[in-house]
Amino acid sequence: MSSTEENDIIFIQPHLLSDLLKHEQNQIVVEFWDTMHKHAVLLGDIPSEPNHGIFFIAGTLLKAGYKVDALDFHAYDRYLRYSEGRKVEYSDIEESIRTKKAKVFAISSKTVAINRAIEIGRIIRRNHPSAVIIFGGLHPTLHGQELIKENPEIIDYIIQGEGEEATLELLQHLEGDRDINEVKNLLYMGENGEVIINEKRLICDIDIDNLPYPAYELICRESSPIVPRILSARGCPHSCAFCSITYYYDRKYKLRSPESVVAEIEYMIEKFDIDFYCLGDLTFLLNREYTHKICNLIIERGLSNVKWWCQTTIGRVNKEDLELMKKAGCIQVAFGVEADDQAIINAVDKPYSVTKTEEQCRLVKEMGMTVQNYWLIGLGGDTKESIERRIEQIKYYIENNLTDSIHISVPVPFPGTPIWSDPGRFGYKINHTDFSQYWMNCDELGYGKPVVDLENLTADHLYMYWFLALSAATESFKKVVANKDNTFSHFRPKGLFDSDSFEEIPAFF
Ligand code: B12
Ligand code: SF4
Repeated sequence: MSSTEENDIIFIQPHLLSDLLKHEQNQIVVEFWDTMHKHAVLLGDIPSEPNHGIFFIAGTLLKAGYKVDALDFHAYDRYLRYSEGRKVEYSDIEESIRTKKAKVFAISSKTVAINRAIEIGRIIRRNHPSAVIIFGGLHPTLHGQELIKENPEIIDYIIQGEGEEATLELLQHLEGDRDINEVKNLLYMGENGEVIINEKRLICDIDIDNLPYPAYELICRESSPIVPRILSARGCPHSCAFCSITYYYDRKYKLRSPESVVAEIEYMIEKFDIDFYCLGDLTFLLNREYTHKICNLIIERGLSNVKWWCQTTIGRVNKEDLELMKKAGCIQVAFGVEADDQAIINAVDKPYSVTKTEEQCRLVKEMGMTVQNYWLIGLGGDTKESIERRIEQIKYYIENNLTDSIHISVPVPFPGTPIWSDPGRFGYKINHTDFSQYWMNCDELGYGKPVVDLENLTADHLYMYWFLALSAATESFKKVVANKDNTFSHFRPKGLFDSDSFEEIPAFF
């Protein structure tokens, strides 16, 4: 697209990486990731994932005939760090935005990136004073009223929750074709400074079988590597205390038809020549019969040579499921284990039995697939002793080949989570609301000191234990890396590019 051509809408992904360059980061953290990468290739929840939500909405708008573009400052930041050893600066972002023309600029943000999103909004306002600026995604959905009241000069509209149909309706409103009251999921300031919240569209009212496919071509162009997230469901029926999704989807859950899911997989394979995708549901395998239908359809349509990943909770898989999943191309199952202590798991309303954890991981490994585990340090009720036990358990899982890759997080009271609205009930005190410090510490994007104290442990203690857990896990990974028989054979999907393949990415701007 030439820079002078006007778009109807440009979606913007703020930069996500920590302010620290790799060599400035804590070496315990750097060594942990470097060592684990020698053992296993991370297949899901990886730093190179694009913001899928943007491409989902873009698919709907393109189908409706709008001119749409996307600017991914996270991808650009990663590129600059690898190619020039420097971070993206707001001056780079301004340079890019200055040359773009659009009626609407649409910024997506998670909680930890919200200050950057606001700063990018300020740049847009300065350079394109007459453009409409909308915000959407997790944080604007769950903290919308406060956000718009604090930034009325930057944000014109917030779209809360699912963005496909709501953004289309908003564009129609801006063209004079729809009354503002008919734009669902909309939040904006009225003439007297009051916050107006329109009717919400529930996921049960969305025809998720017939939504257009995500327009990944906008960022990846035809030949670039991509790892699509295929969603077979929206939402999650559970309400774990530390999870943003609980209120985001109003505890609702809706499945797509297996036929539409597999048609999308087929489309992605044909269009982008992928060799890997994520079945990106929050909790895949909630419905056994449904999972079997999807796997059987994948096999019937001859698509099982393309590999995939999924995540679920402990207790959801049995041998029969795993045999079928493997036949259909699954190569890794990720489990949200969180902790090994049933009382602690019960206290955060996570519905599973810890007695099953080892058996479930072992089963996946015995079937010839790999396991990814998510652990949490600092759940309500945690003590020094319980955390020290958990670190021993993490070591046990790595050294006994029960897990191939792990994420170790700290709980964060994101707006909208039960631990945000009622921290005392879960044993937390929230220390501050500087959202730029709200890191979960689970991936290579960034980390920071936890923002909560527990009854018996301060944020300093939790931070120290998090480092201790990483350090212990690093030593365990070193042991298994040294033992060649124990090392996972590296399947490296072509979409998971690293520094060596950055030249494959076309120009960002
Ligand atoms: C894939 C993923 C990632 C990827 C890709 C992220 C990216 N490039 O944006 C990676 C691995 C990089 C990642 C990183 C992080 N993630 Co993450 N991630 C997810 C995950 C599993 C799936 C997101 C997804 O693709 N959903 C499917 C799409 C279709 O839905 P969606 O993104 O919500 O988009 C829809 C709407 O929100 C809306 N929408 C979205 N954007 C916009 C923009 C506009 C303008 C409009 C109108 C609408 C709109 O419309 C979309 C279509 O309906 C979610 C869990 C979840 N299901 O949401 C966690 C999740 C989003 N991540 C989370 C977190 C905490 C993080 C990290 C902070 C972890 C960390 N390092 O500490 C980092 C973020 C770093 C940062 N600085 O911001 C939290 C967010 C909590 C919060 N309130 O912010 C979630 C909810 C998981 C959780 N633990 O609760 N993540
Ligand atoms: S942590 Fe997982 S199972 Fe729990 S509410 Fe969130 S998505 Fe659902």
